[in-house]
Amino acid sequence: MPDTIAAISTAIGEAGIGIVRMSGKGAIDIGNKVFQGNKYTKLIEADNRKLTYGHIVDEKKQPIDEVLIAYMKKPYTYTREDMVEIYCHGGIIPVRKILEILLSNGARLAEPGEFTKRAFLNGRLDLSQAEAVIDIIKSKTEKSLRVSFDQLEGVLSKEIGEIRNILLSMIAHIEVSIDFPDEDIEEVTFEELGKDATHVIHKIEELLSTADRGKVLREGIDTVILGKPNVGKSSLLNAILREKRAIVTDIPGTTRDIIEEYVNIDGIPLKIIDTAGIRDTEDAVEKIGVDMARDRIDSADLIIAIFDSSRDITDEDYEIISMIEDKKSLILLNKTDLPSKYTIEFLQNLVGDKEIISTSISKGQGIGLVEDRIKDMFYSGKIQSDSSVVVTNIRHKNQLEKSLINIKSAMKDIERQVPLDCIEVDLRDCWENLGEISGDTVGEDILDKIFSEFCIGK
Ligand SMILES: Nc1nc2c(ncn2[C@@H]2O[C@H](COP(=O)(O)OP(=O)(O)OP(=O)(O)O)[C@@H](O)[C@H]2O)c(=O)[nH]1
Ligand SMILES: [Mg+2]
Repeated sequence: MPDTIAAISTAIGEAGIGIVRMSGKGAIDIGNKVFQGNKYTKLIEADNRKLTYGHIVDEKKQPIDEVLIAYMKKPYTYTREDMVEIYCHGGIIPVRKILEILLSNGARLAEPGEFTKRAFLNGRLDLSQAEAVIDIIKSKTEKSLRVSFDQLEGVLSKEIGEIRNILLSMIAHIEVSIDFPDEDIEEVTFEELGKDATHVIHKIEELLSTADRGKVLREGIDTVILGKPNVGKSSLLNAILREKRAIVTDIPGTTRDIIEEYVNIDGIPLKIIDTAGIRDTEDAVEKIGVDMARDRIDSADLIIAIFDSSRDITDEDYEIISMIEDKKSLILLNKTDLPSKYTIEFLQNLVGDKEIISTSISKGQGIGLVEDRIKDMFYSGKIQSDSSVVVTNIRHKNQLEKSLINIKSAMKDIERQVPLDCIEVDLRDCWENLGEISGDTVGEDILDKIFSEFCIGK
């Protein structure tokens, strides 16, 4: 990667400042060409890593914008390459124009995540730390920021490194025993191998036990509000968001589109989705909305199904009960302020052991309870604020699961006392699968996929 990359690193829009940055061999040369300072004519005359005042000029030496600029010489930079950062006015046009000038002077537009990819390839970060960078940028609550930051600081890398070291020492002992059987070296015993393998299994299982919690923190709980028309779905969305986000009327079929919002419930990000009321309808637009609601059920982590106690149970209600049969769900019996047509016990009989909460959403009753139950369902009340390792990334979880299979298979062979080289195969697989988390043993295709999820300029 000899070329010099450039990108706008701040969000596009109107703002006080915008940052354009470059990384690579030619970064400082290009900086020299486009910069015109009051004190220095060339960027390189200024001090390394210090901000310098001046202007970015075009090919006719016409000033484009007033800027502060800094160059940073490798290796003490984010990418471990020479870097230049330009702080200009944060409007759409100034940042674009400056980027354009950098490109016309020989830089290439950076791909999404390419700065961080270079940081990884040049050994500044391991892969799990690089992934933490995007998680920090995308974090939705302070708690998710916390676990991502810990990951960037290397808590997961350290844990994975420790497990891989145990595996490596097991492999080394086996190799010595195989390669130098006649020499006076103490042979590895099955008992020792068994002890180490048990330790590895325990450590991997411990990491995996955090993965559900981690996924919730990273991605939020995908929650779909479901019910027939007019039961109070949009009212619930508004109540949880504490704002009038969705239209609420007494006309059945008010909501036709999918409405998605994020809300923070005590540090847990909840992605909450209001849907069109489920019913058979001739209205073409409403029909699309109803189909979209059905589609969301599969991918949801949680369904909040609402029933209206002031009206009789209908076929639509029965359909909803069958739709959520196998899903994690919370059931609300709403409008309990009105005279009821059926009891909570009647509904309980229909939904089996799913939990029902009585609510009167328009009167604000039961909302706190709903939020508490969601928290309990996904977090069992134990949110750690210390720096205990949490696996947040599905890729990491998959690798841990693969390595657990490897080490368990090795354990079986150790117990059966099979030849050492057979055991070694599984240990090596385990070591490599864990190595994909830190990026020690990872293919180009996986790297491309990971960094394509980044934003440009990071
Ligand atoms: N009495 C009473 N009315 C409620 C309650 N909750 C909601 N409503 C009313 O019920 C009507 C329908 O509420 P919405 O929130 O629009 O219902 P919805 O399920 O989103 O309806 P669609 O979008 O048509 O599917 C509105 O007039 C609300 O004010 C409640 O607990 N008690
Ligand atoms: Mg609605």
